[in-house]
Amino acid sequence: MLTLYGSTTSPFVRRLRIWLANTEHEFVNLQIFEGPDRAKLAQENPTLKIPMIKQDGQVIYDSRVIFRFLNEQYQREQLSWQQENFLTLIDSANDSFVELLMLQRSGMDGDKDALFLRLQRERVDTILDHLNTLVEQGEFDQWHYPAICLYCLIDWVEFRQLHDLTGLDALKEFRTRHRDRIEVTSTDPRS
Ligand SMILES: N[C@@H](CCC(=O)N[C@@H](CS)C(=O)NCC(=O)O)C(=O)O
Repeated sequence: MLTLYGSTTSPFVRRLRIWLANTEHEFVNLQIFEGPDRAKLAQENPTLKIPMIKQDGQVIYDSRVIFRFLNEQYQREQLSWQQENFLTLIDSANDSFVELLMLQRSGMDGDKDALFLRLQRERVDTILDHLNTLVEQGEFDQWHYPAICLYCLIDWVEFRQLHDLTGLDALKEFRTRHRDRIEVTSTDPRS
């Protein structure tokens, strides 16, 4: 039995929920920031981050490693080195957005010129521009794992109102193209 631990809002978790839409698994929604769920997570996964999976007593964490682990079992798709780079771009932007959101929630996002904030903003601007070009070039035309990850990033950025996507028309069109997929609507963080 495969169990995926996560939350309904995390873009890192959602990518796996979408990829596993037609694969039998159990989804466990955790409240990771406090209480018994956090203590439970700490016992199994000292990174204290989600997603995490458990299969036959084996625990795997980090979405990238989880994807490798599951893809090795199901032999579903082979990523090129270029697509590995696409995943790194998506993950890096996602990480920076998570940091920015945490800073905002901690009331520490006041000084717009602070080095930490400037570096994260520069990173997300640069990566989103680049991803927009890659979408224009057709690199995300298929609904493969990197495309699922891109969708989850863009949709989460919109959901959390973390970035103005004005001018990033290919990214906006990419999101519109996939928003009615059943596995997308059934994992919508808004519902
Ligand atoms: N590299 C990790 C990143 C996962 C991650 O950052 N997850 C967020 C939720 S979106 C989290 O658990 N954050 C908890 C924290 O930072 O304390 C992965 O790909 O799984």
